[in-house]
Amino acid sequence: MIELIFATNNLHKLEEVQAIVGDRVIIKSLNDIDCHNDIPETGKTFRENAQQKTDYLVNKYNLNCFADDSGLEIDALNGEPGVYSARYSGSRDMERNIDLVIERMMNNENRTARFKTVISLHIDDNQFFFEGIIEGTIINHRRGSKGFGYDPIFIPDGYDKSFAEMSAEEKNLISHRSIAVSKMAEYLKNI
Ligand code: ITT
Repeated sequence: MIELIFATNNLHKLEEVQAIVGDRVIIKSLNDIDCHNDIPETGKTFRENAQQKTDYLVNKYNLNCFADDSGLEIDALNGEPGVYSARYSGSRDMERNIDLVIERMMNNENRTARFKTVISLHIDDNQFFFEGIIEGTIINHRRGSKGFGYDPIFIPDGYDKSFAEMSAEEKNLISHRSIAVSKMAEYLKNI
């Protein structure tokens, strides 16, 4: 058995990850260790942010842990919203964030984009990173009502549905997060 703290209070994410890594890994949340602080995420890359979160937990609690950071990178917007995905419009209101993307993409023919996740894993004083990427295109109006975040305006390559038109199971089979988590699960299987 391996016990890992996941630097999130998002129980939905925790369940998603637990399902992928299986029973041999017990995942606990920040709540489980009574950590209620807002862990800083001030890095310029997903990797820096993910590591910042695990460094925080290692320094404060000295526990084996992992953290993820994700976002949407749009080529025509020079990689924006990127690490600012959660607050692109200056607020956490996803309606406003999506409106801003649609507005900035209005006259752009280049629609290519990707969702990216980087996981930082700190285990027994070793540091690892796992990355998951899914390529796709940005559409200029919302489609679908499932999922979260920028799902309604992202169509993964090879599909004609937006992420928000897919069931959770369908999205989780191909998503950036599940790719990164599966890589971490593969590593954990062998230790
Ligand atoms: P934490 O508390 O765990 O950090 P978060 O909401 O900041 O939660 P992420 O760092 O994973 O979550 O993602 C940052 C933003 O990127 C998120 O708020 C969404 O707007 C967007 N995003 C990430 N993954 C997404 C996905 O699968 N579908 C749509 N949008 C996503």
